[in-house]
Amino acid sequence: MNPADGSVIAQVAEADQALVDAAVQSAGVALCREWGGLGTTGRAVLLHKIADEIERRFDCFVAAEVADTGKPISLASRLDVPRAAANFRVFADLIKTSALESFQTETPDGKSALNYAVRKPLGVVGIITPWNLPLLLLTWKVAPALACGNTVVVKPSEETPATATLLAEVMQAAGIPKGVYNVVHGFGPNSAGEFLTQHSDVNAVTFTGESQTGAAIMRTVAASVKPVSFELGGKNAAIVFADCDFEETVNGISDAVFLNTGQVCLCAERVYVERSIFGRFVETLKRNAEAFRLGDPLEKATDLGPLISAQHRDKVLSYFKLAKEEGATTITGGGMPRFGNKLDAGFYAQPTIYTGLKESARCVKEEIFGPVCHVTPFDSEDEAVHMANDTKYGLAGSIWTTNLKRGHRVAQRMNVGITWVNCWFLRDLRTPFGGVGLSGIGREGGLHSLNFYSELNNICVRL
Ligand code: NAD
Ligand code: 6OD
Repeated sequence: MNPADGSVIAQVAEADQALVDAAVQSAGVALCREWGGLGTTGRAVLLHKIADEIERRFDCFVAAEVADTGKPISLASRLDVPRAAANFRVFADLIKTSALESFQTETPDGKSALNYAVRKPLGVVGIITPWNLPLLLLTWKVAPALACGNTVVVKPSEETPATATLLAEVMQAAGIPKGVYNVVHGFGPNSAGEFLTQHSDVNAVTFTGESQTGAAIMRTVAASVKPVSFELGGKNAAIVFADCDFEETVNGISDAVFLNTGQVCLCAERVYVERSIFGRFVETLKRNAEAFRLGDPLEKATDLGPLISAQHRDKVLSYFKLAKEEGATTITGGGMPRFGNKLDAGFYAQPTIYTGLKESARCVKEEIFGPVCHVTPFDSEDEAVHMANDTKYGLAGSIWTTNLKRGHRVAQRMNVGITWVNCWFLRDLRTPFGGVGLSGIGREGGLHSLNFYSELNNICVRL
């Protein structure tokens, strides 16, 4: 469905067990054919061709992503589709240039041995992805998996099937051998997702999505002890000190809270602001939130689109209701916008800011994944760090200050996988990406991805 107006865009075939079996078998066979014989240079050349083909179909990918997700065309054009191409280019270059460790080892008889490691593919990798950044997150996993010589079976979210399918056309056009990239569509439990994760011929599973789903997949793969990489949910904090660059910070936090209608795992849903600037900060954040243009995702001027589905909109609205029951003060928003046209059938929610909740409130503890934040004042650095870290999640955080020492110091105390200082979602794809606690297992990005998507075989040669 198109989340902007609730219309049906396309029918998608749900894969049954037999189709998933066929996809996994095709991926297994491809490992032993031409693909398996390619070296890193050959694979890197093909990965660059994939990026070329994505760029050639830029408008087509943007249109598909906008129709599937309802995200503004400006966002899909500047973030999702360019990042898809970049994912392939970065891992193409990295696989060619990355070195592996070697050791000259002294032996007890006064001679020596040489230890060195070689990379081997894991085999068939099952890739399961969510709906919020469908192409970006899919290619974030497909690119390093292919760079390492694996074959893949991908299961995109049932909400956003289009770009994974278009990527299959790209693979063909780029000359990727048959069976290397396979797509199955469907749901999670008792459907394509579960059939894939429990398949005995799938050698590893990489997953991005909700923490609860990660737990379910972990139970499924436990029986066959498959390696897993999990990028899960978050309840991210931003800490704003009184000495921050005020305008830059409010604008940065506005992005961190509301980008993609708050549907980015890295979004800040908890904002902690030093008491001396609290009132002014909340007032200016409100001004920004109210200035966002909600509307038709195809309009270039639109800043925020709808939520992904009626079900997700209802979940977000249920948290708006809960916030009031828990005693929140509504600074702005808290409901659904009205357009007076076909967008009223879409799944929109207003940009919303709350204050006044206790830190123990469910709205401060649970991931909402919508255009909403709660702002809390603090009086000391220790208090801010304590509140920011008081969560079972631990994906990302951001610190806003012009005091460089404090920026480093507080960043290093954050119990998360990624901390930004005076910025947010600024990505270098070579850096480690992942979370602690309920936010995930393992790290991807750069060499961390190469290490997950390959097995190292250490060879010890007596000299
Ligand atoms: P989700 O967990 O509901 O679904 C993700 C994928 O898992 C979908 O393809 C779904 O069909 C599949 N799935 C569901 N149950 C399954 C099962 N039992 N077995 C196999 N597959 C199953 O997540 P979502 O609602 O699509 O995405 C939003 C969530 O993703 C949020 O919690 C967000 O924080 C998280 N997220 C995390 C990151 C990150 O990098 N840490 C990135 C994006 C999104
Ligand atoms: O930028 C990335 O590599 C990445 N994995 C982003 C995840 C965003 C979550 O919604």
